[in-house]
Amino acid sequence: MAKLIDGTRNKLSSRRGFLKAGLALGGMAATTGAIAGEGDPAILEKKDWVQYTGDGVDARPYGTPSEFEEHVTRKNVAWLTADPVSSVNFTPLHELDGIITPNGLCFERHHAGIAEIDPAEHRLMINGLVEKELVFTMEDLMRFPRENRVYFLECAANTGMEWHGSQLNGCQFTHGMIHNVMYTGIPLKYLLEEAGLKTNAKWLLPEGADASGMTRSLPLAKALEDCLVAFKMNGEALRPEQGYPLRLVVPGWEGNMWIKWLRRIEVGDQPWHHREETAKYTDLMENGKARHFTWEMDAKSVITNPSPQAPLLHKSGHTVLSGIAWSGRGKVDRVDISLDGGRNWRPARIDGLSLDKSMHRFYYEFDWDGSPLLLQSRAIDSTGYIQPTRNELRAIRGTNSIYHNNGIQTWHVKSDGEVENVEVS
Ligand SMILES: Nc1nc2c(c(=O)[nH]1)N[C@H]1C(S)=C(S)[C@@H](COP(=O)(O)O)O[C@H]1N2
Ligand SMILES: [Mo]
Repeated sequence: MAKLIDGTRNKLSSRRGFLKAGLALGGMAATTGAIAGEGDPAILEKKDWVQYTGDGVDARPYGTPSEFEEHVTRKNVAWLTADPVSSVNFTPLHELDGIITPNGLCFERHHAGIAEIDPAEHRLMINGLVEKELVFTMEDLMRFPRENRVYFLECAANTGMEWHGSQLNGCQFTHGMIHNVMYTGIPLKYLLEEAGLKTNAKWLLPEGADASGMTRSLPLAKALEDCLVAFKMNGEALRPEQGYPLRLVVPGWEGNMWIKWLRRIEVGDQPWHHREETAKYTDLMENGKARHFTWEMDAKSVITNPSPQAPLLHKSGHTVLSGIAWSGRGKVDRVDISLDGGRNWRPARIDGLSLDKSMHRFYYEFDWDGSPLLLQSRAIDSTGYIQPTRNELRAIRGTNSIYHNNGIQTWHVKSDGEVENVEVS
């Protein structure tokens, strides 16, 4: 917390007014920060950084975070990672703010490790039900018009370990199979137009160049609507982990369809029913039947701070609660917060960009009285859909599921500020 010195009193009192205007829960607690003149060595001692010059402009040709941020990394879960080439790691959501995921922190999900591809040798082929079967080099692709769009990518298995009850201690692990970046890419429809679709073309089969040769059936209508063949993320080339030099972007739909290291798109008249859309990424219902394709990601949210990896160190008083919300069907219109396990709800403040099929950032500022809390957030998207509770989901889906768990998450804040993953009935 910033220390309070006399000059900032005005700022604090206006913040006080703002909190009173609707966000504060109870009466205001004591001043946030120490009164100047109490002898804090952090401002009295002469530090190295004021006495000596630092690194010059030649020291860091590609910048990396401060050494004090070394703990901010993707992490995996040992028991989920029998073999790292076919596993997942998780975005450290509790360390991030705003809506953009930094490239080096985007979670990774590989079925056969990271393909390291020389772009000069990479090709994208379009074949099947087209007038001309085409092969593009990366240079060819750079001559098509491109667009910049911010989208979330969520693995359908995100939160999948929580179907049977609370399990993983941290939003990084329960909700970290998501990232949100700005893609630069070519609308897929331009490439399909170039090849010329035959009248019976209805489905696409994008294929990856990695050793898993990942394929998924994609309805043509979605491809023509908003899919991108992306080559940049957050302004720079895709990272190898994210599919360098080309990946498919399928806005709002499950991450598995976003084929990385994209090398071929076959055009057909019906879905292929390959492994990744039958044995995997399929929702098995209670009666033993499975859903036939679940593409769209339903509205979901999670409180990232506080959370098990980010306890409340200040014990009471001014508290900033924050989190993220998203919907595969549009924007997030509202996020509600409960401090008492879903009995009472109050609207959070969505801040920053509200974009279609993109992450939204919300805040809820309140005065914590130090008593235990059961924190929940629920997202309401632009279609009016309300994020369900876990038990509402189980009532419809049963308990055979792994994928598409968008149920409301509960964090139990104890009076010492520690936070644990719990469920309320
Ligand atoms: N070629 C290829 N594409 C792939 C995968 C893969 O293993 N190979 N994994 C898929 C899965 S299951 C997900 S959730 C996303 C993960 O994207 P990310 O690694 O950028 O987070 O990529 C998808 N695309
Ligand atoms: Mo996935």
